[in-house]
Amino acid sequence: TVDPTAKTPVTLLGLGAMGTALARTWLAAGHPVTVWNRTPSRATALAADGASVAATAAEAVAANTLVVVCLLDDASIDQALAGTDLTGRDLVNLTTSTPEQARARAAWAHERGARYLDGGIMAVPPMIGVPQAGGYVFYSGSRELFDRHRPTLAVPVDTRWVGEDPGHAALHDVALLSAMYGMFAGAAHAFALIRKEDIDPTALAPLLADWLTAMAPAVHQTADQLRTGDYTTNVVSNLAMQVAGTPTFLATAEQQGVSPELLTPYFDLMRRRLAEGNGNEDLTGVVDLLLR
Ligand code: FVH
Repeated sequence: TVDPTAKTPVTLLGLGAMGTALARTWLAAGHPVTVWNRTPSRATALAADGASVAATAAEAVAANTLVVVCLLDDASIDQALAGTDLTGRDLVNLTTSTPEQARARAAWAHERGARYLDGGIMAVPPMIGVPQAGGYVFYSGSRELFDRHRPTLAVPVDTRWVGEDPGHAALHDVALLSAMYGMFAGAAHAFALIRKEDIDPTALAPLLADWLTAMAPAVHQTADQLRTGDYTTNVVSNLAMQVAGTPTFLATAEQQGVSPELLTPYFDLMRRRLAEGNGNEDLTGVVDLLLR
């Protein structure tokens, strides 16, 4: 007889900061967990918490159908799983990858008789097992596999399905993180501007956070314009006005002794779009200029 309350056993390969956090939450929720790590000492604390520690990756893979991989990068998966029999396994890869790597990894897994799901983690280790922290994982690949394992995968952190293309979880992951780096770049420039003044950075920080939060919904308008193809602005901040303002930003940087190198690439694109006769648009046209 099958116990309907039994928790799905999980094999986890990789006990770095993220893998360890994942393992802890599955163990705490009552899932039997088998772990393997290249450096065995990283498994010691988890063994004390009830994890079974496999001596080899092959042994760990053989232990359970659901095999979650959370290693440093795509190359480490080849090194960890070389020669391992994956027949009949449900491989869930949470290692950060490019979309092409994820698609190749899906084909690689299928050739070895495994089902495949790719994941892009939108969380840092302290957010794992803390639902209110707002983290989640993008998943793409086999929908059937996602549905089957979703209750288990959702234990450490929420899940978001983004399609059958195994590359799309990685693509969403990298897209969001790229936008995050743009935000960090802007914040770095802002802090640099005040750095030599008698302004407390901790006083600027809440102002920055509020302003970035207020501006963030503009992405919905960008998306709507990309969908319709009509980039004409319906607000008062058209491209011509914004380009006219760029010398003020560059002069302020100069006066504050700050390199404009984080701003100028974006300003150059704005100017190019204006030079093409699009002064009545929002900033959406910059997206098209980026496409090679
Ligand atoms: N930590 C974070 O903030 C981010 C949040 C978003 C998602 N990333 C990605 O998660 C993957 C794992 O990240 P991590 O934080 O666990 O990384 P590390 O703590 O550096 O642990 C790396 C593990 O990978 C093992 N490893 C490295 N190379 C190999 C190899 N050639 N063969 C087998 N295993 C390998 C390493 O083993 P060891 O050094 O302990 O022996 C760790 O278990 C990653 O894709 C992030 O981008 C995390």
